[in-house]
Amino acid sequence: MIVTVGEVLAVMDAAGSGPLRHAVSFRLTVAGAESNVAIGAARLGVPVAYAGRVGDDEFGRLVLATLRGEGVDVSGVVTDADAPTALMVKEHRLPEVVGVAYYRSGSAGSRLTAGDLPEDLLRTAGLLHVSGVTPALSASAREAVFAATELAPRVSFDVNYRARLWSPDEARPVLTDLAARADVLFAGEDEATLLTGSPDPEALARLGPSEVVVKRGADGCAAWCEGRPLSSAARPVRAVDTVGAGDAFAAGYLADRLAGRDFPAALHTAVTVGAFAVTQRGDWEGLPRREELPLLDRTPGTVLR
Ligand code: KDG
Repeated sequence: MIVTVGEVLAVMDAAGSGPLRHAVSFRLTVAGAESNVAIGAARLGVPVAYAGRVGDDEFGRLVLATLRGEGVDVSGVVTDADAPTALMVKEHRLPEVVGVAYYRSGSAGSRLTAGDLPEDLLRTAGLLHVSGVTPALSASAREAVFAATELAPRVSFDVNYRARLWSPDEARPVLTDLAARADVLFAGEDEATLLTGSPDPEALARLGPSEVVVKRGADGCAAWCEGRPLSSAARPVRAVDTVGAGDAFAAGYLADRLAGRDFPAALHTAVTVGAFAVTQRGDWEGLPRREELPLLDRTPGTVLR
């Protein structure tokens, strides 16, 4: 089982494109780096649990209903009666250029504490997955992430640096410490450079993780797994919304590794699931079930009857 810990936000995704202030309708959904990974891995057939805090409000109920509907165990979620579920608003400024605004300061998710963690679930999990978003939310959320890494036998960490939440100088020591605790590490090229001064996965591996994957967007990925360099090309698709693609990538990689597949197979699944994510609006809605992975090999215009 994979256990993810972090904050899930309600999302208001503006329909159409143009400045947000002129939007006339919104799609209501949920997102969050860790819940995106949870849903992605669950769709690929891996048992997954999510732990965190939501508000006792309609957005919180939407988060729980969505995760339950995707088969994610939410027994470790705490409902906070004194703080709202966080909100993210998505603007499609141009049809294929997306901006996000956070309304999450003081949110229920940011009030996560180490005491909220489902200890038994974490101790028995095959893998804990956390991201660099959560430690940026508050001191107690940061403490919770570090405590979770102490409890779980194996740790996957996605650097996920968010410039809106903290400065590079604040983030670097915390993210480097978490990277050093990880067995599996994901980073974008900028994030790798933030931590080590280089986009090279081998430099990140020197921090300690045995599996390091540097996500390179349309250029695929470069990895350093158990002392071996590996890479995978991206799947060519038309990208309409890249938010969540890194989480989809991580879900694909982790699901394959947990199922016992080797590194090249896991990297191929990762770039494939990442490609599914960018072809549609929404962080996770377009993610594939395992039997849908070959759809990307079909020629455009294919009709499935
Ligand atoms: O990776 C996608 C996430 O960034 C998005 O869903 C929201 O978790 C989020 C965040 O805090 O940026």
